[in-house]
This record gives sequence, C-alpha cells and structure tokens, in this order.
Amino acid sequence: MSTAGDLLENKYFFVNPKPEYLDDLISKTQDFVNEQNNITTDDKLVLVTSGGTSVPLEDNTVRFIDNISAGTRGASSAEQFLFKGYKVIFLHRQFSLQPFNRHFNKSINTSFLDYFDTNGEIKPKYKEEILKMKKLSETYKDNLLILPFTTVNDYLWSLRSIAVLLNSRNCIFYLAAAVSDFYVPYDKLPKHKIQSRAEFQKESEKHLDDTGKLVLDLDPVPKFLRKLVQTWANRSMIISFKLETDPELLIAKAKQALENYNHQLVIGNLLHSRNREVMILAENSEKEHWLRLSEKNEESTCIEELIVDEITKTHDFWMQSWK
Ligand code: PAZ
Repeated sequence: MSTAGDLLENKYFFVNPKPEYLDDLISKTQDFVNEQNNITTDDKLVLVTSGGTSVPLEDNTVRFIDNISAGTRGASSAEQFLFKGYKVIFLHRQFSLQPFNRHFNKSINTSFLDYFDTNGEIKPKYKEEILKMKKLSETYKDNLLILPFTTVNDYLWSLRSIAVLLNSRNCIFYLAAAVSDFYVPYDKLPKHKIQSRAEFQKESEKHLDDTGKLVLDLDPVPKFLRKLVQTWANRSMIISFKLETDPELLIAKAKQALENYNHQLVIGNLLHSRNREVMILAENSEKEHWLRLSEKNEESTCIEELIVDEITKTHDFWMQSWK
C-alpha cells in the first residue's frame, strides 16, 4: 500500500526537471565505477555528499535560500576515506571545500594570492604544506571523482542517479550534505526575478501581500532517505547526518531518523561544536556514543579522522555479516 510520503516522492521527479548536466554526471560515474571494476571486486567505494543545497526562488535565479555548510566535514572525510583505501565519489556544492585543496581556502586570514611573493614564487612558510597536499592529491587522483551540485533539485537527481549505479555491499553512502527541508516546486517557481514593488508584479506572479511583504509558499522536500534505503541503494551501508542547534533535541532526532528509515547509522552534531565532537547512533544499539577531539590532539588531528576510522571498521564488519 502506498503512503502519502510515497506519492510525494514519486511525483517529485515528474514535476521537477532533471539538471542539464545529469547525463554527463551519470556517464562520468559509470566510467569511474567501471574503471575501478568496483561492483565485481572487493574494492570499497564511498559516496560522500558535502556542502549545502540551495533553493531557488526564481527560475532565472537571483534570490535563493541556502543551507549552512562550508564543506569541511565532507572534504576532510573524503581525504580520510582515500587514506583507508576507498574509492571516493565526492558530490559537493559547487565552490565549497574540496579534498586537499581545502587546506588553502578555509582561512579568513589568507587569500589565494597571499601564498605567493611578488615574483610569483610560493612563500617559503607555505611551501611544505602545499607540496604535501599536492603530492597527496596526485597520489589519490584516480581514486577520486569530484561532482558538483548547486540546488536541492540538482542534489536529488544526482543522488538518485549515482545511487542506482553504486548499489552494492562494498559501498557506503556518507550523506554529510546539508539538504534543504523546504523548496519551491518547479510548477510554482516564478520565471523571472520577483519584483519588490507591487506595480511591477504580473497578475500571474503575485508574491507581495497588500502591505508589500514577500510571501513565500514552500513545499516540504520529500524524505528521499527512505527511497535510498529501501530501493535505490538497498544493498549499501547508509550513514546520514543530523544537524541541530538545540542540544536537547539531537539524540531524540537521531533516534527518530533511524526508526523512520531503518538505515545503518546516524551521526549527530551541533552547529557550534561540529568540528570538535559528534555523536554516533548505530542500528540495533541501545545507546549513542560520542567522538571528541581532546585539547591534546586538536592540533594534530581532525574529528573526521576519528569518524572515518570508526565507520570503516563498522563497514568491514557489516560486509562480513553478508558473506
Ligand atoms: O560542512 P561543515 O563542516 O561546515 O558542516 C557539516 C554539517 C554540519 C553540514 C554536517 O556534519 C551535517 O550535519 N550534515 C547534515 C545536515 C542536516 O541535518 O541536514
């Protein structure tokens, strides 16, 4: 029997057109997967999603709603998965942080040109770090496929297309992207820039009320985690993330996500401490546990190293249980 949720999910891809570049993204993913021969060998693969999705308010987009995420969690985790021998598909918000490059564009004090002296040479104090990251990115370049998204619609079409290509026990879905909960469906999206003065509004595109306030009418984004777990990637290990700002809600919301979608693991984090600590809740486990950076190791390591170490061990164990 189909539920109201099923109907919304099925309708979504009829109402909202696929991004123009989707066929290209599919063929790149296919090539990457075939090259790695991944589905038929013991190679391990992870899809890391990273960055925030945007919600356009106009088809010719001038204004949009955004979700917070620098892309640190995704980019840093992708590096860690590469170090552990995984092939990584990195589906990220265009212009957000990327593996290895992230070390040079996350600082508010150093811009790109600050790395060079007036002769265009790399300044000595940055050279060691640049060479180290350059070497790592060369070492792992054949194991890393970088794909972009911008809007929540790009993200959902891409996730679905990639998921069906990767669906295997060797694959982890590591869903760190911050995905919008509300959006404007394509059939309700104004074609042109919303006018801020009533006299320029077209009759068919009225968005201001009588007092001149902009009134937005957003639909809920269907919960595609259900589809991913039950259909698109039903053979893979799926890890979702939960971001909250109210500490009292975090554990309850993570538990609720596992109950609703029956996937393998939820990683919960709070907005302001997300780079220092996360909670992990696994299926069939009574209680969550926390991973934390200590003051001692904060300089030398990152929280993603602890997360990915635990995830890959769980994945090994999980794959064994199917053999
Ligand atoms: O990209 P970032 O490091 O700034 O933030 C990471 C994060 C908080 C977006 C991620 O850990 C996360 O929780 N993603 C899921 C967000 C959500 O609940 O939709």
